[in-house]
Amino acid sequence: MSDIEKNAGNQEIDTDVDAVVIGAGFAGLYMLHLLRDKLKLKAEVFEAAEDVGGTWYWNRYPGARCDIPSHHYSYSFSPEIEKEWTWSEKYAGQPEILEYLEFVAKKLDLRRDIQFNTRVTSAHYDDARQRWTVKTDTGREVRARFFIPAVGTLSDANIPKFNGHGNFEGEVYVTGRWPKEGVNFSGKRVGIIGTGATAMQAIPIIAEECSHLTVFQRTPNYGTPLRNEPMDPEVDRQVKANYRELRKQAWDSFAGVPFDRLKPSALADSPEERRAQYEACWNDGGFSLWIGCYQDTLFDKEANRYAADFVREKIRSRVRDPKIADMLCPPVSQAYGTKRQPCETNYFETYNRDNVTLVDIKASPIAEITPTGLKTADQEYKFDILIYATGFDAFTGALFRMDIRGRDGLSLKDRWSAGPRTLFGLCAHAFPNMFTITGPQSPSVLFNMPLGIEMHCEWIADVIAYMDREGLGAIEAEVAEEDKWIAKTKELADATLLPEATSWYLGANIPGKPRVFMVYLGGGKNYKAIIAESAAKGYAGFVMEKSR
Ligand code: NA7
Repeated sequence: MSDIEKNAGNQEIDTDVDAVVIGAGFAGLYMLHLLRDKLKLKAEVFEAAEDVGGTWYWNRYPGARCDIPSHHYSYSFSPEIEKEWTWSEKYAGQPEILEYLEFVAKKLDLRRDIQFNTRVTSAHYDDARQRWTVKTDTGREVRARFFIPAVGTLSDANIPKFNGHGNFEGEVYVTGRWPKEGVNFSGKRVGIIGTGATAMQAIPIIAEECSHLTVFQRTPNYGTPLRNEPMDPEVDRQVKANYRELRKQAWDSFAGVPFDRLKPSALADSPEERRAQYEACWNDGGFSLWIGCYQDTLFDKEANRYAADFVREKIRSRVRDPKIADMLCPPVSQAYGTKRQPCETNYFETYNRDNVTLVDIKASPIAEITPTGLKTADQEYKFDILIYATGFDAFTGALFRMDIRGRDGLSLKDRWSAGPRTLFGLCAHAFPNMFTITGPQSPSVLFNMPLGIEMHCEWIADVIAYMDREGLGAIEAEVAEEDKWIAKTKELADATLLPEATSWYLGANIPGKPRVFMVYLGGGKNYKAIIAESAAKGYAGFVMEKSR
């Protein structure tokens, strides 16, 4: 144990790994690969789960799948991996994405540097030593030059504490913490709270398996069809033959996925042209109607209204009972696509089934969870299984669960009490050598996640290599540059309709969370150019210290 020393308290401390990475999802795996295999540094990964996968390890709920095409929802850094892996569906399901990450971990021999079943509890920066001390719930204490929480943007499940929380005596499940062994719904009455993107994937499948499903909806959503299908071998062959060009198109696009129908303005088209464009995007499926249809859908109220009316009309055409259709149609006051666009398969048709009941909990809120189900303001519902599909404390939840302290013991939670403070969503002032991946104020969830992750991991690896070449020991964001970046993020968001929604993009789903738009909306291509330019100028916007 050459790298273990005894400290004054006789407690074992692993000393001086170069980097601690938290999480073994898409981000943590690639970060480890770059640090260890490209930079030849000593890196250690801590992962709370028993294996790799991150989001795709935990979100095993029925129907979980990606909603940008599998060929794009994958690493682009290795043509070999691209060639060796074949997706079986246009939009891969959770088991297959997890298998893919297991395949990558095996191929790159990553597991040997990952401590599984280990949750990081704290990370404190020691200014004098330019080191982070990271502690885990297994009693490990590691000192590292770099601290990289690759904890995921949507990993801290939000479980609302209704009156009577914990009283339910049946089975309780949270979609983002779904049991590995699965859930048997056969012959069971099920209650599900939430109708976001997750619930819209899960509900049609659960409805087919259970005896009765009661859906508790607070806000209706503008779901549109995903249109998943088995992978056509010819499509796979063509993609593989042209992968570099396809990836280039993805990198050059706003959201990291190319859309070839995008037109500038819904207002510039005639009603007939608009109709044809909406129908074509609707038939394409996925995010086509949302971000691949008209550029002004999310900027202009009138353009948005056209799209919203179109989706409402589609919902009504799919749901037999007009009263239920009314409940499922988002109101005109709720703009289309300002909350994350859910992609669904037979979601609306599910309400035509005899064994499904929709309950409007905005009109009649949940009063209490009972031992046998729940009570709303005017009725009691009984079931055997209760499912929380209630989303996540996005962007900051997983970071704040740890006691992260930067210079002079400053806690991240305090520093970010009015909202995240970063430069490029990568570094924060007073938290030297801490890097976040697809974190707040980066393109994050509004860019193809695997590509966004690659962009960040590569930037981080480059800056670490630069620091080592130049004999530098610490990097952090300049306060004034942070302020400018925060203002820029806000300005970009304010030019759109997105800040009007009560969405998790703004933290509005979590009571008491500051309402700040947390995604950089300038597009992936611009963002990539901005962070590359900073790097080319010797990391403009950051302060560097000599190594002590
Ligand atoms: P979302 O999109 O945040 O959806 C959560 C759902 O749960 C949504 O319908 C919420 O209603 C509902 N919810 C949350 N809290 C409550 C309370 N307190 N009472 C009643 N209903 C509640 O999370 P998802 O997991 O569906 O999707 C998150 C992302 O994961 C997804 O976009 C993908 O990027 C992957 P609300 O709309 O807030 O009224």
